[in-house]
Amino acid sequence: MRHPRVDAIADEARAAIARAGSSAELEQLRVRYLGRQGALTLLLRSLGTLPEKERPLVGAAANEVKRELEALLELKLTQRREAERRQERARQRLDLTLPGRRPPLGSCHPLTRVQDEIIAIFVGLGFSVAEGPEIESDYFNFEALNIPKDHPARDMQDTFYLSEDTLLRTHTSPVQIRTMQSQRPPVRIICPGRVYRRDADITHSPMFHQVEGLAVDRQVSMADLKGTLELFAREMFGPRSRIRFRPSFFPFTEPSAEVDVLCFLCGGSGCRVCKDGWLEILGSGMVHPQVLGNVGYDPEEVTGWAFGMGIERIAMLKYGVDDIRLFFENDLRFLRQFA
Ligand code: 2NL
Repeated sequence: MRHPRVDAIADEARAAIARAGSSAELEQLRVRYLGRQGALTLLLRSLGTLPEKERPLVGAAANEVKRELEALLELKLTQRREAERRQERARQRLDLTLPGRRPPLGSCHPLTRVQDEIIAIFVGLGFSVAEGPEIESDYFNFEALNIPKDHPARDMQDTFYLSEDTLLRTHTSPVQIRTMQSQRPPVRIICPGRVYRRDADITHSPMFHQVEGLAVDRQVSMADLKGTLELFAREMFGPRSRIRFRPSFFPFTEPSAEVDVLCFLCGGSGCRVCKDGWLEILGSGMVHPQVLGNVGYDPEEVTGWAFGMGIERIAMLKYGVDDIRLFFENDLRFLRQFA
C-alpha cells in the first residue's frame, strides 16, 4: 500500500533516522514523527478531512509506516544506547599499568636531627638520656643550682613565672638535680628538652632547646671534661675539629669555661660567621661543691663536670641559618632543605 503523502513522510523519516548520531537525536525523531504532534499522528488524525475513498488507503499506509518507523527507531536506539554504554565504560576504566602517585613524605625537623645526633654521640660514650618537667619550682631551677636570690637570671625580665614559686624551666639543669637526688654516683646523663626565656630576636626564641650533660663519680676531672668534649666536637663537626676553653663564670660550676670549636666554615682564618676563627658552642665547668652538697652527695668523695648547649645555636652554625625564627615557622620551603 502506497500513498504519495505517506511516502514523503516515510522517506524523510528513514533518512533522518539513518543520519542520527546519538540516542538523544533518535528520541527527538520519535517525537517528531510518532509523537502526539508528530507528522504521522497528525496525518492519521486528519483522515476525516480526506475524500471517503482515500481514507482506508491512506490510513492503512500511514499505520504501516508508523509500525515500520517504531521498529526502526527501537532497533537503532538499542544499538546507539549499547554503543554509548561501551564508550562510557571505556572512559571510566582504570589503567592499572599507570605508575602510582608518590605519597608526600615528611622528614625530620632540623632541630630534632641535631638533637638526635648530639644524644647519639653521648649515648655512644655510655651516657643515659634523662627527662623532666617543663614546669618547675624555683628550688630545682635556681636554688639547688646555687643561683642566688638576687641573680639577674631570676629576674621577671628573663624568666616566665607561673606563680611566686613555679616557672617555666630556663634550662634543663633541674632534670640533673632531680636525677642526682634520686640516685647515687656514678651518674652519666644527657638531658635534652625545651626551655623558656623571655627573649625574642633573630638569635633568641622564647622557647628553645637545650642539651645538658653531667658526669659525677670519684676522681672525675677537668681533663675528662676536655677529652669528652673534644671527642664530641670531632663527631659533631668533623674529624679535623679542634676546641679551646675560655675561662668563664656560672654560679653552678667552679671553675667554669666556655668552649669554642675551630670554625668549620673557614678553617679558622676568620669569616663572616666566626669573625676570629672560633665559634662558641657551649658552656661548661666542674660542678660546684655546693650543688653536690644540695643533692646529698659528699663533695669530698665525688666530683663532677657539666655542660650545656643550645640546640638552635648548634643547628644555625651547622646549617648556616641566620634567623632562629625559621625553625619555628614550619615553612615547607625551609624544612624540605633538610629532607
Ligand atoms: C650554657 C651553659 C651550662 C651547666 C650548664 C650544670 C648542671 C648542673 C650542675 C652544674 Cl646540675 N652545671 N649545667 C654547667 C655549665 C654550663 O650551660 O651556656 N648553656 C647554653
